[in-house]
Amino acid sequence: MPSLFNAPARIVFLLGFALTLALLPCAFGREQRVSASSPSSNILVARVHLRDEDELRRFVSLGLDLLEMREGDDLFILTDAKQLGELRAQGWQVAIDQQKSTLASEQAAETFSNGYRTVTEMRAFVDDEAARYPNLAEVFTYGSSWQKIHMGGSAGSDLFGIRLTNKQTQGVKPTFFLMAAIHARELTTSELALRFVDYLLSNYGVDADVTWLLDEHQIVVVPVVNPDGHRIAEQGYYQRKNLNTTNGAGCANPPTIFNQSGIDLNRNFSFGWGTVNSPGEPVCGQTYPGTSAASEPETDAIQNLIRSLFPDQRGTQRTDAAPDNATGIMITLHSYSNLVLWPWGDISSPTPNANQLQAIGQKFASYNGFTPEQAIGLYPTSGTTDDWSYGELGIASYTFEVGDESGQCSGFFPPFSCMDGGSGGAFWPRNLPAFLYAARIARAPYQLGQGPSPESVSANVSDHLQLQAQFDETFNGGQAIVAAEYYIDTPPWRGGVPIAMRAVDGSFYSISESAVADIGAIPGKHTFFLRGRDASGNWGPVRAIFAPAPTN
Ligand code: 0X9
Ligand code: ZN
Repeated sequence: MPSLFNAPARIVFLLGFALTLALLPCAFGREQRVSASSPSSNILVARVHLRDEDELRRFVSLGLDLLEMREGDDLFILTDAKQLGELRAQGWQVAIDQQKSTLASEQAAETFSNGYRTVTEMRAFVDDEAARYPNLAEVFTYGSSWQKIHMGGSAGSDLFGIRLTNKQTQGVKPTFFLMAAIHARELTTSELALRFVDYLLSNYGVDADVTWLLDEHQIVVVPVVNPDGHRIAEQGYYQRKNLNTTNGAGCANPPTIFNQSGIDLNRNFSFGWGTVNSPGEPVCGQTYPGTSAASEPETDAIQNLIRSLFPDQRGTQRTDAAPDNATGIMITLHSYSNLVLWPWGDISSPTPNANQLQAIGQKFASYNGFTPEQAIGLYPTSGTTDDWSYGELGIASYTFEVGDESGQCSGFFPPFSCMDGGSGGAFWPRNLPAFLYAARIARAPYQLGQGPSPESVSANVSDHLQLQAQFDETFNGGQAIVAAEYYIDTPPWRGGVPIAMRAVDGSFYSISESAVADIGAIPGKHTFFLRGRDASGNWGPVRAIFAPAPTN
């Protein structure tokens, strides 16, 4: 059997896709437009039982529409009755999940927008923000989409992002890079990225943490990595890949959930490319990785952008660790299934920075409530963004899969209200603390992620000023917190002078500690930076607060 699955053309034939996908795709490709007028009631969610690693790999390489869910040895796919029959005929153990199918159909019947921004609106939004905050924000372009390069006229888009930092403060600035919608249909991800931009800009000078983050770090956000695909998703189609039609000219048009032209950009990156997801996969499938590594302009351009943001800090061997003081962190936002993932995604051995990556991943998960795990724990993938950014450059790299596996706020096109609330929703308030944590540890994530994190800071002013902070190390190595200190106006990395804080309960000994400092009269308004240290000597990230002078 394995040899049959290794022959790409035969996969298509064996699965019975020959007619619908390879020969007459346009004629037979069902229009799966997701709009109120054309409910996709034929969408099914099926559970596939995979008996061993070999079956798992073969199944993953079929290029089907895998959902981000795994229950034991079962994976789930978005499919339809015809494909289901074909899979069964080939001996796969596939069962319809009725509840998930009903939900998927109901959701597909909703309209696209109600708040999700189009590519044009996203560009207008970042341009507006940069115009409003010229000292803090700058829009940049870093390449052209496939359509812009190959189709001419008004087709396609510039690839764009926004760089946030106080332009008046100098020095090499640690970077947090946030990217979204490399998979076009994952609509909530762009909205999260754009809200983070707005949160940072509108809180500069208001919130002390945001202020120091923009003074001392740079945060670079690309809200839509795959704009061509997104324009298709805007019309209500489940487009995942880019719009390169070179090889997939015969794929369904308009695209369906499992038959679409394009390259899966999250299989096209240069690290480990083509190993799990090979170019032998069906070209119209969901995970077709292209004909060569970084063949796509969107991939090539974002690799170049990321290279320009971070130094190369890792050797070329799989076993080469990035140094403890490596700088830089990135998150690529996907949907859905409430996961925080880190490399490797293509092999099951842990990375040489596994403990450090895991600590940060677990910390993220403590904020957003997702499940943290090494990416391959879900299913194997190759040529992904985070395997490349960690593998190539050594930066701490994460994938978030935003959104519930089932329920009102699951799926690719959840109601826009799920951004702020709803059962399983509240994507924005749940993820903001994780983004801020990433921004705080960007200077040296592997080190800072091993130290205690200041979870809340307060300043009480009465006859004197008192600072109080709650530190936690539960997810950061789990050692006891043994010290805390604060700095007035000048943070540690700029040569500030530390002043010790004392434990509220008398002594520092536990993984969760409250620290306090009584401060004498200092005229004027100041920024206080606070941080804690654990028993192994690891300092955690700082958190800041503005505090006025005492009133008398
Ligand atoms: O398959 C993918 O590309 C991601 N899931 S999605 O449903 N958003 O398409 C998961 C990628 C997991 N692997 C790595 N992050 N390396
Ligand atoms: Zn995705």
